[in-house]
Amino acid sequence: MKIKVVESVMKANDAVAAANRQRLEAAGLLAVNILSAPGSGKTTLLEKVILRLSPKLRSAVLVGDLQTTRDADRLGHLGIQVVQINTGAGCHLTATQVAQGLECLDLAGVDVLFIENVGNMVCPAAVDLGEHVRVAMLSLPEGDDKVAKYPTLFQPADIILLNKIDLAEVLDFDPARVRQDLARINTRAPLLEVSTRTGQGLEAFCQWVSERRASVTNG
Ligand SMILES: Nc1nc2c(ncn2[C@@H]2O[C@H](COP(=O)(O)OP(=O)(O)OP(=O)(O)O)[C@@H](O)[C@H]2O)c(=O)[nH]1
Ligand SMILES: [Mg+2]
Repeated sequence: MKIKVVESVMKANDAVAAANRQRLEAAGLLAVNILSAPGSGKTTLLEKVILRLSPKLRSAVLVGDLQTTRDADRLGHLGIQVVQINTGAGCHLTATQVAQGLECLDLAGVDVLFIENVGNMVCPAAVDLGEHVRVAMLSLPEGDDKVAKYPTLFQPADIILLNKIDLAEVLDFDPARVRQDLARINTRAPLLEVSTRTGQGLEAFCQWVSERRASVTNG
């Protein structure tokens, strides 16, 4: 009997990711994978952006955390479908976990699927979930050296959000340094200065999401 060998864990993940992408496209959805360090503002961004996108674009969320349903509880108040995926000790979501999450969602009537990845600047970047676009977020308290130190997070991003820009006056953070570092690794992705607290930049981000969703449905 011929023994079948899965060549690598990543190859297996990529096959599931491709199936996820196909399934989402067939349902007319844009899938947005959001990656950043813990606490940089992913859930708060979703709380604000999903309301702004509604009712024109209807959202659902898959949210990854090691433990608890705290983020799903916050997002559930928006009256949308939310699935919390607990990874246990896992530092990132996998395509299989996303496939399982999709089983729990009614995709009819959903235009945008946001995937909030586990807060981590390294591991999630290496794993395709079947998303169409990637959002990399950096918040000011993390420091203006992080693009250079964690390039794998920012290099494949389709848009980069510089969050908590409302704290610029109290933090010694130089946005020009971030732009210089990005110019070396990713000139394709726009950089948006945002604040989920004041609302700065959120309209521009919503516009970007709307345009990307239109490009998926228009082929
Ligand atoms: N000042 C300020 N605080 C913010 C902003 N966005 C988020 N926060 C705060 O940052 C903290 C963390 O926000 P979350 O949205 O929970 O962060 P997260 O990235 O989802 O965190 P994890 O899910 O644990 O990775 C909260 O206290 C937010 O109120 C912002 O634009 N400005
Ligand atoms: Mg969160």
